[in-house]
Amino acid sequence: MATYVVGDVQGCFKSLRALLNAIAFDSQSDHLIFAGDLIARGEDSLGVIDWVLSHQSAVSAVLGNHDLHFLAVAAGLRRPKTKDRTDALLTSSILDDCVAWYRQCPLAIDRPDEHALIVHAGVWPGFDRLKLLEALDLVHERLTSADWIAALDTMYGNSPAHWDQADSEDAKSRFLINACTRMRYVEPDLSLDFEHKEAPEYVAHPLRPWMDHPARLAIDRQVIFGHWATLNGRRRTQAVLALDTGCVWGGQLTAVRLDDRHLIEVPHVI
Ligand SMILES: [Mn+2]
Repeated sequence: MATYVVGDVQGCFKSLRALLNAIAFDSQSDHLIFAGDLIARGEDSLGVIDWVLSHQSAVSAVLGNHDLHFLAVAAGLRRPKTKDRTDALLTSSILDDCVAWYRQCPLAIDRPDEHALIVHAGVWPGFDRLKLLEALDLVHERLTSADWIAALDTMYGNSPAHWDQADSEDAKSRFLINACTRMRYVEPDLSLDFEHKEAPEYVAHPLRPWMDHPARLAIDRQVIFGHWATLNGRRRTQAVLALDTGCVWGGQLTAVRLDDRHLIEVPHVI
């Protein structure tokens, strides 16, 4: 009986299956938490979601930027991005179930017993855990409401870059989604940067990776996150654990067993 957090699967269903084999996953007793971006660029997003929907009682997930964009596409608000390979899922008979499942996924999962907070991109350094979780109620309410499509339509855009500038529910929701699913670097004043995706050695000060900002509020959990493939796992401390090792780019798919923080990696399976 174990709980695992899995990095960005991105539709790499063969790699997910290899990982499930490697951990001898038992859906009767184990639990899998996806750190977001389950689908989009890999070869079989439909396979991933079909597996997830068949194992719902043993699976949970936080939303990533690709998951949210997929919801917007499924709702008719947006078109798939050029590199997305989600057509088979969009035309499948499980689309409605997929949308219903995604809409109930949160942006963060708190696991006090295992001292873990799971979020796709990270925790904005101006938030402590309680402030983040309290603020995220707004996004969860909107995504699970009857007006979810209208709410989703307001999520696109880079402003406000700072929580203090979020002066409406739409603005708060947009900031929270951007911080939790797209953030990598922050400015000295904690404003979100949306320009840089590179590894930290290629990005000049004063920008800093969100977890390295000196004013970052203490989080009384280890923050376990994905999203940042160019970081490639190079932030693994008591405070943070980076899980995205670029499976979809030919890297590895990485999971951590929460019970003892044992890491499991499988290579990208073609
Ligand atoms: Mn992402």
